[in-house]
Amino acid sequence: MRADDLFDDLPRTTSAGPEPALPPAGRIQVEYRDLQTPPENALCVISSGQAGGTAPLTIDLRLDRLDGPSAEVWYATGPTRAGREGIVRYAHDDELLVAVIEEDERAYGGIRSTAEKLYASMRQFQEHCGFPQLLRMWNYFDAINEGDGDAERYRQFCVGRALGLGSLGGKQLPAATAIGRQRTTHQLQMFWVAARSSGIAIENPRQVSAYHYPRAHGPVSPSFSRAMVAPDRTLLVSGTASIVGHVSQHEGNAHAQLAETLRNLATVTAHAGARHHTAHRQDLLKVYVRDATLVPMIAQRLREAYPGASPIFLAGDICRRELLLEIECVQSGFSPTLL
Ligand code: 3EB
Repeated sequence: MRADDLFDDLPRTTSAGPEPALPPAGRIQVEYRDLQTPPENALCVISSGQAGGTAPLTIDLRLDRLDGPSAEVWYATGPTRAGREGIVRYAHDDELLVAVIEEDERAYGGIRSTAEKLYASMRQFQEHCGFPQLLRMWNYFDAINEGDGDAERYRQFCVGRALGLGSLGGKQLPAATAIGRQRTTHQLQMFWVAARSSGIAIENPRQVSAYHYPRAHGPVSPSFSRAMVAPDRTLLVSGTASIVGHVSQHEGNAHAQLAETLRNLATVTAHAGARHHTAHRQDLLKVYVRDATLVPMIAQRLREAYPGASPIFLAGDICRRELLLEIECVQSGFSPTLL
């Protein structure tokens, strides 16, 4: 018997056929999935009001899930450790750390000072935790659009974030999401993914970098990058909305805002050099909508633009009042010659 015969039931790849099925490049493994069976080898489970099983770290977003899988699972590739240090809960394996801080704003006197305190705590933790490179951050808090002009809570959050980041604000900023809860929790929740070695921050040529937004959008520009190429080349794309330059587009028109958002996502991906994918291409999409009635229209359009993806839909307020939706994603499976 020839060795080849042992593999007769495997699909054959010819020069005219599909690309060879390379193993997924790198070690960031994320999945959007349901939790009927508890995930094995999880590092962290992120969901809204679902039991995370025995994961070393579980994070409850406290957003309403509207459609799609109920959880986001970051998998470990080896032994994990979990712990708590002051207000930071964390879990890590050999290469990746996930950590969360969630605190009641009323204990710190409002969103601005809470953001400053929590980001300062994050910075201090990051200085000695062994995973110094911030790749991705998420921020959730109540009533993000409450208050007028510079008093708007999102703008005040941005001020506190920049103060708390301190010297980290002058370094490569992580990709990020900032979303408003549509229920009252009083909690500022922030969590992050960090690595031992650095990623590469990516901007969007269609958009002014958020950290260069002009004064009209608030006293302090938002501290985030449009995307981060992780050390293993996984592309972590920030919350992306219908903004061109620094100006919101298509006020009141969800369909056009979605089209603009998809152009922004495609542009960031292309700008990262991620044009070609292997057979292991994976697009994880998470959609935040102000209004649940938008979900079927968006789901339909995403089935065309990202066949095979099964997006998570969550109810949330976007950081500018006129924006109706925002999409973040994790993209992997890029050809090794690119990125
Ligand atoms: C934008 O492009 C939309 O403040 O961390 C998206 C992602 C947005 C992250 C943040 C804000 C943030 O400006 C808003």
